[in-house]
Amino acid sequence: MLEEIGEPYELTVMSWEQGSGEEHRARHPLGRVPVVQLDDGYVFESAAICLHLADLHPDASLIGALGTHARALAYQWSIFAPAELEPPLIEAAIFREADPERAGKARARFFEAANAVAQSLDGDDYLVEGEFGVADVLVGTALSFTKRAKFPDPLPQPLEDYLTRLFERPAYQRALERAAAAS
Ligand SMILES: N[C@@H](CCC(=O)N[C@@H](CS)C(=O)NCC(=O)O)C(=O)O
Repeated sequence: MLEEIGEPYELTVMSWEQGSGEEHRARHPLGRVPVVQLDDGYVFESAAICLHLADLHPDASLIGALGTHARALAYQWSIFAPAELEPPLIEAAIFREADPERAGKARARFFEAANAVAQSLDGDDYLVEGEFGVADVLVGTALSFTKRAKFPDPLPQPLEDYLTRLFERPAYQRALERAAAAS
């Protein structure tokens, strides 16, 4: 999101020990990442962070104007990612070996949600009015967990193409390089 915006930022990668330490608990009550530090304080939860960053940088055109349908769709998909895509994905990854039946049911729930994304794309490059925006950052990140978690089944082809499109974005490539350099 920050690379798409193009403003300078600092990236801090934390060890598990740092994440569970008192100092980080003051930033995030559960000791999780990401947390963003802004001039007026800290914000956590990926969707909240990304939506707020989109608001702070209107010139980047990553969210529709307040009160428009485009903005409602940005909220819809930005929240769909952590609410509907990520929970079954995480469940499927956690239970893959310990409880394959439970993992299989979770994968089925994930694919139902993923198919809703594919249907909504309906041949467009990106989710909201065909233009890249904050919703693509969040939905794309959730879908990309299937690759990291070595999901046994491929995504529907329109979503494989969508992910390729997102991975090829120069901002995404720069973000990967920044993350690798900071780790
Ligand atoms: N709903 C949160 C999830 C955050 C989350 O689970 N982060 C993981 C890393 S991806 C984490 O901090 N794990 C360390 C921990 O739970 O202690 C968000 O989207 O920001």
